[in-house]
Amino acid sequence: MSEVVTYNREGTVGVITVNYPPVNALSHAVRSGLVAALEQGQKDSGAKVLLLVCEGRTFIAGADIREFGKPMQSPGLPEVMDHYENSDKPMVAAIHGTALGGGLETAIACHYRIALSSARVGLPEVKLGLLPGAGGTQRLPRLTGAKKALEMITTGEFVDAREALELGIVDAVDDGDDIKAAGLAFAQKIADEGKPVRRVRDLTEKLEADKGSDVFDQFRASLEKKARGLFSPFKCVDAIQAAFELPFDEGMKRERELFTECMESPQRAGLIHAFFAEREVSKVKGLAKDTPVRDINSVGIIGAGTMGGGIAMNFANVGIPVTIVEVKQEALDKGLGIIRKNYENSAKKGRISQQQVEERMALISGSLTYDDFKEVDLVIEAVFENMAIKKEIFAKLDAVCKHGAILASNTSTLDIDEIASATGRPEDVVGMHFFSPANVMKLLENVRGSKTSDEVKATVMAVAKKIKKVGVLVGNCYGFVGNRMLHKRGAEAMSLVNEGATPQQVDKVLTDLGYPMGQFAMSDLAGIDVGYRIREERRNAGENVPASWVDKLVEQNRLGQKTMAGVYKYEEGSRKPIPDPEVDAIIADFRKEQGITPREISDQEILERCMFVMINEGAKILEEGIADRALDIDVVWIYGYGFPAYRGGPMFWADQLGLDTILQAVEKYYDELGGDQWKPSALLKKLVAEGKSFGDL
Ligand code: T1G
Repeated sequence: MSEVVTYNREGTVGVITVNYPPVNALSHAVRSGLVAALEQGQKDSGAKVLLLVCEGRTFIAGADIREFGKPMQSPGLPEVMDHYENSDKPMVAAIHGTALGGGLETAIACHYRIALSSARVGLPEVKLGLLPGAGGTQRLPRLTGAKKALEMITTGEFVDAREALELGIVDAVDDGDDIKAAGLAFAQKIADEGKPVRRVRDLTEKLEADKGSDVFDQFRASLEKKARGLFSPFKCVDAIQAAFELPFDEGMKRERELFTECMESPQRAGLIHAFFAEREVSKVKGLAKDTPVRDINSVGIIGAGTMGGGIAMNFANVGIPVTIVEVKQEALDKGLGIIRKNYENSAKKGRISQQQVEERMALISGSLTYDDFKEVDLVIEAVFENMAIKKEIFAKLDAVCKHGAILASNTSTLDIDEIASATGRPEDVVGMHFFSPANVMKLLENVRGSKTSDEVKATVMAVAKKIKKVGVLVGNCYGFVGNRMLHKRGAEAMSLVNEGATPQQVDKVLTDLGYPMGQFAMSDLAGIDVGYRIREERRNAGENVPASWVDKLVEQNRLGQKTMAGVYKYEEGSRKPIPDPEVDAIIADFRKEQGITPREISDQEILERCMFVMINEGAKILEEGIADRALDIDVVWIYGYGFPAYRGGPMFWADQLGLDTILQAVEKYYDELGGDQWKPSALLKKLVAEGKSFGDL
């Protein structure tokens, strides 16, 4: 008998139990164990009905993703499903936690299903660049009809137990928390009532209803925008449509063909890398698992501006009271007003209830004095980027805050050690860099100073999980990981326009790669005056920062979307960037002033200069230990800067392209353009010499 799947009988119920932590994934051992246990149940004359249940925190959460890309060992998943569906004894599945992917496919290959009310079910394969490959695209529509099956499978979103009951995915919901007891009682009832086997493959009523409908083409059309650049969502629609056009076994064959196409697509590798990277970043090198974590039950925020307000919402959303301190009442009222408006917008969209709006607003209070920070566990400073002002604030916090409070800065570029030097407790100072809009963007770039204690590092990583962010811990340098690489890309994008490209040509190369928006459209969203102020601050500090045509735009009050004109112009009520001949003229004048004769620039050169300069910088960041692993950089870029997850992140993408190709181009641009940004990273050269990749680090 397998270790991970056992069989025993309770009364007239044969019980098949899976116990394979952490999430009972359908590894080869579990698949073989499921078949062996079923055979035992079939032979057990005392068993009138069979029950499938799982130990641990969840029902089967899918195929074992770690086995992907390796040769599939028999029995394969579809085979296991066939065995369960063809059982001649009623087969019941009892669901707790999550029944996902192959897990839900196993449950709907059974004849009856019960779930705890806290359970959720879903087919999230599309998030891994795949589609349900064990009958999900053929059996689910037989239960739910076309529309819901298309929604669930092309989005990968989970549905809760109550909705699953309404949809006919499960037959019963139990409000208790003991799935084994609920499962046994439900199975016994099936036996007592002499319920027959009921194979989903034979259900056709929901198929009839949607046969020949244009719902499939409608979905394909809606995916054009929502799933831009993605491969598998469209294959999902093809597979589900097959269920309405082909008999079950042929539909299964079609599903398998489409599944194989997705498995072979590079997007699968990118998305699975992103899946595991998102989980690996929480395991910080050199930080012991049992490092003590401080309790964070109250938070203070300095600044009620866009960032301060968004940050406050994250804590109120998880029930942690927040005090926001501002210098003036009017700024405070404005900030709190924007927070309430954001919540009310979410309520209008049905994402939260009006009661939740009030509950969360009740957790956010405003103040004009630092005295209200005396007892808070964590303070996050979110004022504009000025070192002198930040040091003044941290000196005041040092004087007011209790011992053990964590003092954090939301700075996006400035030196954490210098900010910490304004206090007598640098070990309690850390960077917590949120991304705008802070209540939406998933990334939290936590920045360790040279004196930040392990306890504080562990605590801010735990805070990230608590407020449902993806936390990445990085080292302290100008711009940390994300902005340091972004600034290199930005500078190259500027140079490319100086030399002859247009802003829209550069942006199109980046959006074609899969970014939601290009360099210049992004700067218009953030406001091009932000970069201008930083450049002016550096110029005032005596740094030689070259002139740029963007400065001329700012001086003409073209600040971006907020003034309806920046690098692009914008129409009332639209965020769509429209190329503006006025800007082309400003750029042409700037080139003349600088004595530059513009030249034709290819999209390939734009791609290489914008992306390879980032990857070269990423390699330097790894060299310096600012990031521990290449996957840390990938997660920063996927969750903070919109790098397409289906390419796995910039460093994973570089490995896919081949580091030798990247190095060759970097060396070429170093020869042609010069500049530190193109000086080949020693690590990049070393990896190429050793035939290794960033993934090997
Ligand atoms: N395979 C292997 N490992 C998995 C796994 C899986 N399916 N799911 C989770 N893990 C590991 C994860 O890496 C982590 O490991 C630990 O479990 C806890 O996960 C044919 C082809 C279930 C909702 O896409 O969404 O079925 O870091 O930190 O926040 O149609 O994990 O501790 O070493 O995420 O409580 C479809 C993926 C597969 C579900 C739990 N299934 N998993 O979330 O914990 S494709 C999925 C999740 C498929 C068939 C196809 C979540 C979760 P470690 P965690 P969590």
